[in-house]
Amino acid sequence: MIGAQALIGSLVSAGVDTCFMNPGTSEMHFVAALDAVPEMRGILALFEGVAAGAADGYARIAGRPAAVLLHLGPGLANGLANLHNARRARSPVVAIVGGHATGHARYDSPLQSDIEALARTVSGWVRTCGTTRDLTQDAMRAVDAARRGQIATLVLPADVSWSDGAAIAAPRPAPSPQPADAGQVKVIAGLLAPDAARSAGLARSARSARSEGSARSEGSARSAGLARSAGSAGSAGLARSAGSAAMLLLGGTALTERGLAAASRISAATGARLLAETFPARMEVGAGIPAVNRLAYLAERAEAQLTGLDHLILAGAQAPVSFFGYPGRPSDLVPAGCTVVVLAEADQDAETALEQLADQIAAETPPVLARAARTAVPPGPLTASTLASAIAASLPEHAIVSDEANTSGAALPQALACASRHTLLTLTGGAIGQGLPVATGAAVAAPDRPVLALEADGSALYTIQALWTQAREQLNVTTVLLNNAAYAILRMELARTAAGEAGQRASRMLDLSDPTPNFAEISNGMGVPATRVHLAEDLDQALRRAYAEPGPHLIEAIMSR
Ligand SMILES: Cc1ncc(C[n+]2csc(CCOP(=O)(O)OP(=O)(O)O)c2C)c(N)n1
Ligand SMILES: [Mg+2]
Repeated sequence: MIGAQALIGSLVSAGVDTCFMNPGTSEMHFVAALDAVPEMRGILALFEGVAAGAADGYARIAGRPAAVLLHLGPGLANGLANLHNARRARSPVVAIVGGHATGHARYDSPLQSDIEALARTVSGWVRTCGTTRDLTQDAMRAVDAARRGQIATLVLPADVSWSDGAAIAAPRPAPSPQPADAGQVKVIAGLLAPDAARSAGLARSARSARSEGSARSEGSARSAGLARSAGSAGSAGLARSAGSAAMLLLGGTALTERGLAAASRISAATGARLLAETFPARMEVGAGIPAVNRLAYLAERAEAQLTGLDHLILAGAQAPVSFFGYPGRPSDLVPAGCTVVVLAEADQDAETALEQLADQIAAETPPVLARAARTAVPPGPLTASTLASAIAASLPEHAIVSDEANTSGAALPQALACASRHTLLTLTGGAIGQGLPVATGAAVAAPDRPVLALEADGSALYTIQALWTQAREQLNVTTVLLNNAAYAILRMELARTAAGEAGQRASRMLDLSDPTPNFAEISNGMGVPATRVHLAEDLDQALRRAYAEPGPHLIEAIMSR
């Protein structure tokens, strides 16, 4: 069998049966083999950033990797920003990058470049396949690496792809989630509720549990090392004194329904505050789920959320840092004197660790679930507030929401907390142009769920070609395109960075008018039927119509200025 055909067959047998792609000459045998292995669904994207972001969205919803097929170094480079976001989301992605035939590379023809160097900027695993015989084993290693929550890049020289001598490889078992350190669960039980922990037969000092744990494994040594104190309290300060304030910062798998329910029980039983990371890869939200605020994007607001804390407990989240450095402002947002303790690292099973903790210290306490609030849509021009009401009021059950609404979305978190239950996907790595591709991939992974993309105008224009793929594949995506004719957030950042007043020339760099893009026309031109609305009540009606009809739709929401 030729390499390309065995590769695709092996990927399918390992459960990787969707490939978002933008191919070129070096990938022609891969493309041709799609007819020999019809179990692989090939999905064409018209820009590599769309393919990469779609693979990310697919992985966040399916919980398993898709493949992306990219054309040499330049194709990979076009996909890097969304691969960066995927890396930050810890999404499993198998990136296959075609390369020149091995004998051709030394002639330095125009598309020759250092593919591995580019790949390493985002990938946890990189390999250039040397021979057709090894190709499918290398592919299984790539799938294995991706399933650990990273991007695995396999560079595939054209001759390895076209030569004979490959065989379908047997799939490997999927790795189980990495457990958190049981010693840390006990430490934190003792910290949050010393009495409950003791009566549960855990009468061991926090300190000895911790040092035992750290002797056991590399993972626990790592977490023990992360118990740090900004003051001088040190590890001896881990027993929580009466009246001290503790918070659980939730990220990664802590943001599932189970994780959030366990966190809510812990909070209700101990008074510990709850907060979620600023940009979760995936978070369950809405009626029936505990409502948990997210750490603010703006550092000064985040500082206010964290103020007065004595203990910060990380469950699948990183310690809070400012998104950017600002003149005279701190980067580390942990309040002075606050101890940071790790319940579960970002790559560990935070969901189970929270349940174990809840069972130890909140056995009798139920979670506090958000109750559905039927919101009326206040009629009138579209502001952040009326927009949020219209989105929340019309949201169908079990929707997937891809949120790249940026400044127009300021009022969404509050409105959506009591809306129909949904899965929220956010801009994990700050590289804009993610929302439409992620929505596209999510809709491929869950064809039976409505997908809503809330997309700011400036961000949309990085990867607007995603609309064409949605039309081609007839995906159930409704996009609300938020047209404020500006890079509005950068106007605010100009002031916050103390860069000075925007003069006329600077203002032009942050302004999207003159001409203002017409997104309804762009969308219709890409094959996605579009309407334009100026009023909240019209948005509400347009959304309900779009959800009721299969296939993609776009609603251009002209924001009031
Ligand atoms: C790949 C990438 N390029 C540039 C930026 C810098 N950037 C951050 S926000 C922004 C403008 C966002 O404008 P828009 O999406 O319209 O949202 P608004 O601020 O208007 O709500 C830009 C250019 C970025 N974050 N990522
Ligand atoms: Mg804008």
